[in-house]
Amino acid sequence: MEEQFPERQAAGGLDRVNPLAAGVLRRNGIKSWTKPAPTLYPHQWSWDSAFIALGLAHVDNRRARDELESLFANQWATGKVPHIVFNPEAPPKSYFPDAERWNSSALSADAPSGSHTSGLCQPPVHAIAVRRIWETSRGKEEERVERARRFLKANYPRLFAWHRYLATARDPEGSGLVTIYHPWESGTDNSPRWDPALEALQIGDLPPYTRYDLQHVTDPSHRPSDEEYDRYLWLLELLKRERYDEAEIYEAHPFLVKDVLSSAILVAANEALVEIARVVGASEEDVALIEGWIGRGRKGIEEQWDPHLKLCLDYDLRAGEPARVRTIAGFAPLIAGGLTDERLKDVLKTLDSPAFAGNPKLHRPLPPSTSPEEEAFHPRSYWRGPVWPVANWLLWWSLIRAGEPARAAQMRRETIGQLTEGGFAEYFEPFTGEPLGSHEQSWTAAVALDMLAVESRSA
Ligand code: 2M8
Repeated sequence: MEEQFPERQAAGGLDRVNPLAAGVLRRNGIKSWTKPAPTLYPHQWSWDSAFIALGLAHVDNRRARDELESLFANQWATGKVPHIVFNPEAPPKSYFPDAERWNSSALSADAPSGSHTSGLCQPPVHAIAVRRIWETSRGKEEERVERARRFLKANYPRLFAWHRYLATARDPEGSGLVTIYHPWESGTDNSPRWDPALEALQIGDLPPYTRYDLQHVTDPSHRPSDEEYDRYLWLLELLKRERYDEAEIYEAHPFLVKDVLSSAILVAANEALVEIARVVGASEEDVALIEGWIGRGRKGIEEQWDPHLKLCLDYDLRAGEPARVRTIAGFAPLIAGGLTDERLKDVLKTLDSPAFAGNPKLHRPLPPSTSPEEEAFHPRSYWRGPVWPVANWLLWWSLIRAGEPARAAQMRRETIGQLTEGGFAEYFEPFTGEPLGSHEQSWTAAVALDMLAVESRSA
């Protein structure tokens, strides 16, 4: 493989993965936080930071804490953790849409006033990372345990407010499922999950814009298309018209989708939050509320189960129907946990089938982001087909929690094997293993650190 892609720096032997991964995070580090990638993503991204903190917890606890502290310092008054915190020192014309285009602090009194953020959010991995910071400190010298405890105490209210926001403003129906207003909120931007809702949009008068992302990749087909960008930018304009007001958005916005992946991550993060609540001595009312969110979330996810596809489907509130497409988001029940034996069997069957990790053409048995059996599948285009190490992490971790250590061990071995061949790329071509997108992606390095550090039996 190294010969096939000589321009890439492969991660070398297994024993070299750890220091090389730590090196990626060090190089992408800026003051108290870490860029997702050296040039493509020059600002702080929400769920990237959570994964980064999860990996950093094993190599530099202080940086792990700082990473989340600096993100949470930009939390909105509503509890929303913004999907991007803009870096005022990023080179001009390096990322679009920029702070000016979002204009959130001018438009919304809920936005932080001392910084610039986007007006969206991303999947809530943060409590899972905070718990990892606690786990990696426990049993160490008293001073370190105390520091971790203080960190948990200081951040518990922020995490609680964040989850409450998702359980209320983003779920006025009380369905247990998180509503997203934009594909960017899902983190799986151009996944065919969003095609029907995006296609239904009537694009109006869109202010002109220039994309800067394409200058950072070798081939534009790795990134979302211009047609998709027009739709992303149009949705942004509509959110600005509503001044990012949740109630107004719910009333008028054309893109309102129940995202099963974000909802499942919220369930797993709520499990972490219960543990954090216990450590910091939170009230029983809080714990009962969080446990209620867990139960409601699992029920909502189960209701989205498609018995024919044997996967979970997102639900488009505007169209009043699910999006029938097989993507890794369909494994939501596995991530949410608490499955019946029957449901676990179904999910594993789908995971092992030719629709995903059992596809005979795959370079490695790792699940493509979109099933190769789907018409919308594209092996090089971002979330429409490539294998994402960060998604592998979610499934690996969920398999351990589901009591499937052998499958988890295989997922870990293959993921680390992929990085050993191709380096810490953002995503990989599923049939050839070619590294695609950014070549030094922080969360790829971070999940490798976590996978290497955590015994498959105890994640
Ligand atoms: C990608 O999303 C951003 C927009 O938020 C982009 O394409 O410019 C996604 O992969 C997202 O999940 C990720 O958080 C972000 C930074 O890595 O990049």
